[in-house]
Amino acid sequence: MNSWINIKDGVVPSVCSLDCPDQCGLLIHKKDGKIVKVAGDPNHPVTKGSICNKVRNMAERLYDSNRLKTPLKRVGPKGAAKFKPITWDEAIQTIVDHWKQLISEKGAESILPYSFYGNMGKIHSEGMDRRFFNRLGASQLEQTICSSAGSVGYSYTMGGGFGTDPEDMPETKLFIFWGINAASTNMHQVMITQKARKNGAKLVVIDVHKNQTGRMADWFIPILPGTDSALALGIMHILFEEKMVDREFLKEYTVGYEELENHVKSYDPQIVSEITGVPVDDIYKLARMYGRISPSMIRIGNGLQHHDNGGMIVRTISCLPALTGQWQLKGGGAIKSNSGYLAFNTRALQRPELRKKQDRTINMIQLADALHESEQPIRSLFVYCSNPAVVAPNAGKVREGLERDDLFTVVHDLFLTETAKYADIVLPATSSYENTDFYTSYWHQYLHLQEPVIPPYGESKSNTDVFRLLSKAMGFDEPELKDSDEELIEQAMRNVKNPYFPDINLDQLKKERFVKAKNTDEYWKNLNTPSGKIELYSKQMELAGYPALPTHIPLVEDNDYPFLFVPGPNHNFLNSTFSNNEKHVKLEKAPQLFMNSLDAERLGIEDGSLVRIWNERGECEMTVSVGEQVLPNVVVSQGLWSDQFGNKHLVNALTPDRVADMGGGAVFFSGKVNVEFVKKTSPEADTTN
Ligand SMILES: Nc1nc2c(c(=O)[nH]1)N[C@H]1C(S)=C(S)[C@@H](COP(=O)(O)OP(=O)(O)OC[C@H]3O[C@@H](n4cnc5c(=O)[nH]c(N)nc54)[C@H](O)[C@@H]3O)O[C@H]1N2
Ligand SMILES: Nc1nc2c(c(=O)[nH]1)N[C@H]1C(S)=C(S)[C@@H](COP(=O)(O)OP(=O)(O)OC[C@H]3O[C@@H](n4cnc5c(=O)[nH]c(N)nc54)[C@H](O)[C@@H]3O)O[C@H]1N2
Ligand code: SF4
Ligand SMILES: [Mo]
Repeated sequence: MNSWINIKDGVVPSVCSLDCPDQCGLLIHKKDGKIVKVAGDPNHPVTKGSICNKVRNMAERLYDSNRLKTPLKRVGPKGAAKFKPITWDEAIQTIVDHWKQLISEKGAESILPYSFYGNMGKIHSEGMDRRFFNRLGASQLEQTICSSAGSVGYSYTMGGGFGTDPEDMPETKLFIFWGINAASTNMHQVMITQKARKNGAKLVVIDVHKNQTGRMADWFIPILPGTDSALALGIMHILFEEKMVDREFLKEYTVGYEELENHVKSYDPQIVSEITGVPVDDIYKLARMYGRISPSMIRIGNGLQHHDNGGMIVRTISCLPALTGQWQLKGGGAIKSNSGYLAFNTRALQRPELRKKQDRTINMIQLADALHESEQPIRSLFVYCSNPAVVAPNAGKVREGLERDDLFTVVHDLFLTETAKYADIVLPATSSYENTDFYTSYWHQYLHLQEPVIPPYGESKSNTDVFRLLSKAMGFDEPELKDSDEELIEQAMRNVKNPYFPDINLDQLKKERFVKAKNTDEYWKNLNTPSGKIELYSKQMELAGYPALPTHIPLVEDNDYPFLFVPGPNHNFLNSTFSNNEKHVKLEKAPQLFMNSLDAERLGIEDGSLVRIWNERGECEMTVSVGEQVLPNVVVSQGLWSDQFGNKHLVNALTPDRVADMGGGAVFFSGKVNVEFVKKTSPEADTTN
């Protein structure tokens, strides 16, 4: 490997490891062997040297005095955050002793790994860990919390994570940001769009919240949560009715357009307006814009699909570009995720064959239930790259589960997260800047290599090192559990059965640092759907018990409370990451609840006052921001706040842990709540955003 670690002063290349579509190329400035500045790499073809504020402050996070330096052992009650430092030997031995006993008494399925993408590096987030837990025979985690409903929905239409190349988007003339807060969550999408707007392109934003993204649009369309499929079907209705469809494209490259044409007759704009809250005239205006402006590109966000009907919503919207033949045009089409182009050899990386039998699977969004399950209880939880006490739905119940005395919890993280506070053993993790790994973006089409820039902080260890240590201590002898980081990367990039995966080996990647997927221009002519075409009518869906044609399905009735509650992420945190960093918290000021003025007036709630938000699952407190940023009967918050103000800001105490229509996905935004006035807050409480 290149020895950036040994460079004391200078600038070395890197890549952002956070769960963010942009996956920026970085340049790390070092002084006296330490990182003093994190900047964008101007040579990166997509991110071009600009990065977000979060990562510009990364050096502070890396050297934060609260970073974990040694393993810890709990010495107080669970949740009280009382620990004492121990050695790695003691930590590993304690874990292994516990697990050996559990395996002999209860079976390995009593152990549950819980992880997500706190680090997007492949070998650390889904490499050696998978090998280890496969060999152990632990319960398997279905990783559904982020985008699985939408991904499945999109795949029914398009056969996988294949969409428009951001590098073609300078050609785009109409951008529709649909359920994405791109100004915060995909900043380079915004930069590309702003540049195209200088050449006359238009930006339409469809969202339930007029946030920073909506405010920059040429046209903001407010919509009621969970109704977007109806709007898309209304647009289709008008496109067919007013002959704005590309019949030649439909005939050649899609399945079922005649059935679709017939089907969307029932989505009369009047009916659609009643469902969505979008005025009839606006539905016509939008459909005509979409029918007449080319190339057009729909950026399908994640917000849309955190609903009971989220899979179907994305499935439906993803049919739109085919109607006007957008896929043929450079800069036309849609993108939900582009991860399909860089799909690598996961089998070689994860070694599913190390698992002797099909062990039970647990959906990660149902952790609350899983921790309360009595028939075959989970007796040990190993958490890494995730902070479920804050990010999981029904988080109050998750925390109750974490308090169980008979649950042995290990948390591997860089910080003492809210989840770690409940752990029996805490292990200090290296940051990605201390690791070797490869990264594949799910928005642009580049694969990146990360090589260590600085040595491990304190006694911290990387995920791969921890799982190698655990394997050894368990007495597992398989050579796969001893492979080095470089070997893991090489195996993942070899024998890849994906025509778009770049022809590259590790040595070349070390020189080039990033490389693009290949020949992706005409992917839409040969899709991974059963027909190979764009499936407007999907037999596959019919067999799986869904309507074969895109359909509006209303949200599940959550409870009798009056407000739909949409608690999204915010600008200065990344999920719960950075919520423990003073600078980022200051930038966000305080958690706010956006409420329509009609609702506020009715309830006698003044702008800026403190409100209580509650339902049968839990409660929360926030400062209210009254205005027209949300429609009546909808309330929105931003940010997954840490417990530093007590746990009164735990939005996930309120969110449902039902499973979405597809992919076992999360329905964070389909919960209902009530809101009441608590007290007036001091005048300095700032509620602007
Ligand atoms: N700064 C920052 N960047 C991030 C993250 C972060 O926490 N902070 N998180 C990262 C991760 S893991 C992800 S998955 C992405 C998520 O980023 P996005 O894809 O932007 O998803 P969200 O922010 O969850 O929601 C996007 C928008 O959907 C809206 N929305 C909610 N329900 C509906 C609906 O029914 N219809 C419509 N039309 N809109 C709706 C919300 O108001 C919100 O503005 O961002 C990544 N990037
Ligand atoms: N209410 C509500 N809840 C949500 C969402 C929402 O929009 N609203 N969004 C959901 C979505 S889309 C997502 S993706 C999830 C995200 O939820 P999580 O995946 O839990 O994301 P983070 O909160 O960022 O926590 C990641 C943790 O990983 C740690 N970490 C980073 N790198 C490493 C490493 O190399 N090794 C180890 N061991 N640890 C590391 C970080 O320090 C951090 O504590 O949250 C979901 N929860
Ligand atoms: S969080 Fe996203 S925008 Fe910020 S540096 Fe990382 S990849 Fe780039
Ligand atoms: Mo996510």
